[in-house]
Amino acid sequence: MDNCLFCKIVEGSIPSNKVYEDERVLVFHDIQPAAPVHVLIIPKKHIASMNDVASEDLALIGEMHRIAQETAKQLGVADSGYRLINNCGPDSGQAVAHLHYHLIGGAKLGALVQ
Ligand code: DGP
Repeated sequence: MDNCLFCKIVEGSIPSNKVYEDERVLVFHDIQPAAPVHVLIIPKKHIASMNDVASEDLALIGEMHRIAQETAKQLGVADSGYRLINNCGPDSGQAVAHLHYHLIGGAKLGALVQ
C-alpha cells in the first residue's frame, strides 16, 4: 500500500525500534507510549482493519497472538499482566489504517489506559 505508514515501516523506509520480526509479522515500539511497555504487533501484509480480516488471514491472526504472548514474556510483563488492544474504525480512535494490536503493560493500567 503506497500511502500506508505501517507498510513503510515494514519496508524500512520509515525507521522503527523493532522488538521482533519474521516473514509475516513485525513488532516495534509505539512512538507515543501510553505505558512503560507499549509495542505494536502488525502483519507485514496490508490489512486495513479488523473489519478487513479474511478467512485466509486466520492463521496469521493466530500467529500474531502467539507472538504477542512471546513478546509479553520478552518484555517482562507476562506475569504482571498486559492489555492487547485493537482499535477498529473512527469511533475507536484508529489512526493508522493497517491492522495492529497494541501490547501495553508495565504499570497498573486502569489509570493510564481506558
Ligand atoms: P491507533 O490509534 O490504534 O491507530 O494507534 C496507532 C499508533 O501508532 C499510535 O499509538 C501511535 C503509533 N504511531 C504512529 N505513527 C508512528 C510511527 O511513525 N512510528 C511508530 N513506532 N509508531 C507510530
